Amino acid sequence: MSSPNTPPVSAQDFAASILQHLKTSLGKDAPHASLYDWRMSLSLALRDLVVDPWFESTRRTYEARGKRVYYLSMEFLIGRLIEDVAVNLQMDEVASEALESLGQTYEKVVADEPDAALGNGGLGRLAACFMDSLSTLGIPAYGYGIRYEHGLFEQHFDKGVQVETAETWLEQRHAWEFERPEVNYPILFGGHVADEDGKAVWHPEETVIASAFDTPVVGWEGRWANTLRLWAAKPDRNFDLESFNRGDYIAASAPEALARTISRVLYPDDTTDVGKELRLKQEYFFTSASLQDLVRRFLSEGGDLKSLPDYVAIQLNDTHPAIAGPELVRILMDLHSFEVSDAISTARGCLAYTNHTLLPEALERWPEDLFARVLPRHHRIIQLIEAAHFAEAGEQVRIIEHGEVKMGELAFVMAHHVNGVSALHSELVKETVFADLHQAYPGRIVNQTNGITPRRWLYACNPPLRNLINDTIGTAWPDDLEKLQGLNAHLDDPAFIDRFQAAKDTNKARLSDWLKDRDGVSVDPAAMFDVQIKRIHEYKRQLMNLLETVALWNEIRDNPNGAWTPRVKIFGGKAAPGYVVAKEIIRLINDAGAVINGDPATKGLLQVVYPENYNVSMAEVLIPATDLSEQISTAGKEASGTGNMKFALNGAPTIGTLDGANVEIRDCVGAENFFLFGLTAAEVAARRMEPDYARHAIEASPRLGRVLEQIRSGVFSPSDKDRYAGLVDGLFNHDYFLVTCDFDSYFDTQRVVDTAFADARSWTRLAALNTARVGWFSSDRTISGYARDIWNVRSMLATGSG
Ligand code: 26Q
Repeated sequence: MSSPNTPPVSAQDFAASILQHLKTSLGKDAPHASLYDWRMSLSLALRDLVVDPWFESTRRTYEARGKRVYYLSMEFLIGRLIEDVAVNLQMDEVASEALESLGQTYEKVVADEPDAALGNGGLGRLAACFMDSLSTLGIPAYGYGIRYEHGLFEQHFDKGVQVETAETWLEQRHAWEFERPEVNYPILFGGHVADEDGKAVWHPEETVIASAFDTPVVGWEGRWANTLRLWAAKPDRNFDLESFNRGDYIAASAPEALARTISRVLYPDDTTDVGKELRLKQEYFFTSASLQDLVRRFLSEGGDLKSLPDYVAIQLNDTHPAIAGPELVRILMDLHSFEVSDAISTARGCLAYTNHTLLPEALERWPEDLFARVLPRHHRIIQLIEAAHFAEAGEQVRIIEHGEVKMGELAFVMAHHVNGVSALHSELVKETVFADLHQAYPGRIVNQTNGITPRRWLYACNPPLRNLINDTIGTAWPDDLEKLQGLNAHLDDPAFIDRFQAAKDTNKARLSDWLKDRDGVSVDPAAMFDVQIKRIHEYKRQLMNLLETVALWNEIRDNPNGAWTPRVKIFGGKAAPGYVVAKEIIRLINDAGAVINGDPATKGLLQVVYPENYNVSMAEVLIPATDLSEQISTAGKEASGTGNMKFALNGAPTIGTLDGANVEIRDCVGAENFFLFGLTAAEVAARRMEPDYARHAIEASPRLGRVLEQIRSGVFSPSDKDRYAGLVDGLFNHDYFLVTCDFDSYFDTQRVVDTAFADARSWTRLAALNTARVGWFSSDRTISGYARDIWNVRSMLATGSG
């Protein structure tokens, strides 16, 4: 493996490797090569460099026979990989040079790669950051998930309305994966359970084959590489053949149809869509395949299943793989003759569960009859698990209740640790959703505050700032992010602040060019870039941001000669296709934006921009260019947030509530350096008890009342004046997320931001201070915490860093 900061190959040799792939893998010569051909050749040439560290890591893992981590997640929101791999291998400059020597532009080739969008948002992106950190830290680990044929839908705006189209990343060859046609497991569904000689025997009805595709995940400086194994569904040919031989040609094609749907498409909801059979099948499909795979590996190395918990740490990314509890019990009991209590305690010794939400509607529950039909054996095993839980902890909390199987309770009971994702969230988990289980199993709930990988979210996406940091404190920070604290000593150095401002200006110019090229939108790079990018959700309160935008528009029009701070309000994000209110909010942002952007009275002072199809690679352009980070969820609702960390790391101060990880970000940067507003989680709970709280808040705020009246009366929808009447009435009558109650405090705090931004030098100091003080939010720190407190695993690297 290469020594630190030394590329493993010269630009000349790398160019030769690219040309070789162009010829032998793409079947092209340089004069006839398309952008796609160059991108593929570059990717394959980079992939070649990953293989040795990958083999070496695998060899050492097998040799050490130590404990391994298995991260089970329905979602891995990876984004593009070329730059990620190049940066981790210190090959970014070499790759760029090599391509230039071949007459190609590196940036153009990189931008041709489609995002691997195998996730909805925070939870999926967290899994991708964790894979990066597991490799950087040299922890032997496998990520397990689904190889969706279609990732998250593409979002288009048709007259401001979100329209979804299918995402098709696999229509092109995927350069990074290795198909493993020999790694196949049968996944069984349906049928019935019979009692045979006092033993429960499952006679399933359907079989689908899970087939593996491996992607190497290389860590910083190529020191270690783990595997992301994604499962694709294939029909069971044996099964086919049986009915085919019976002469039933049509029946023979039925399993094919099921198999083809299971790994076809990612569910685009980030809150539970109750009772979709296909979703349950997806969950069981990848969980069962993953457990079969890890058990087979363990046994092939001569392990005794009684000691499985000493060798295997399985992390459940939310309840989506919670069927892992009963499935592991089934494998131990039905296939390896364990007694039920031994099976349960062994499974529990392996399993840990991460909770990502307190929203009641987002906690997975399955109708019991559906569950029993799809997974009859697991239905029975859950009853055994529930009985064992009652014996241990008393009968207060049921797993099956009111005709539903509650996956949160199942995951909790089957896990040795349950973790929340920020300090506040973990406390609320103890006090609310799992209060009774917390009483029954004290000490089981722990906290691991989320983090982000600084390789992608600073080093790769923000070259100007990366270079400034390297020049100022050296190059040891990407895998030891607390080193950024060294920047504190430079906050009062005018030369440093000038360079920090220059880096931000470069990034803002880059975003401006990107908006112009992609959407034909012109923005003023001197204005404040005020950015809210995340899934569209009522609790995230994009609507409050829009109301504040309209209020500011009014204010500027009323007082055109005021000393206004020019702002560009940038929104980005998708709504779940069936989430009607979220889609209305999107339309309102676009409608109001059109009116405001067309108003000569506020031109140059206020602009609304909403680029369609927000994704990981758009975030990589937006975040480094941001002046102000919007983290304005109703307190108690955002479990953690991770975008908030990315902005702070890239030098954008936060306007936000005391919610999720905002609380800890504010602790790190200092209260005086955070634009705090709004009710606390406790105040939110109390306010909801007050009758007519929204109506009272609106009556007390003429500014808000005026905005709501404008929206209701059709100022932004002149051709359809009642378009937003329902949305506005909703705020009066059931403003569950307290948009109305926090509005004034938010508006006033935005004016404090205006004043602060107007003093450019002190604002830039504040931005730099954010970068200097948020190194704690590296996902390396998070993963070290899981390794120590939950998994009991160690790094394989001599110089374990982070
Ligand atoms: C479940 C069942 C059926 C269909 C969909 C789902 C589903 C899918 C995705 C439910 C939830 C999700 C995703 C949730 C999510 O992204 N949560 C976010 O997780 C982040 C990482 O911990 C946190 O930072 C965010 O606060 C949290 O909202």
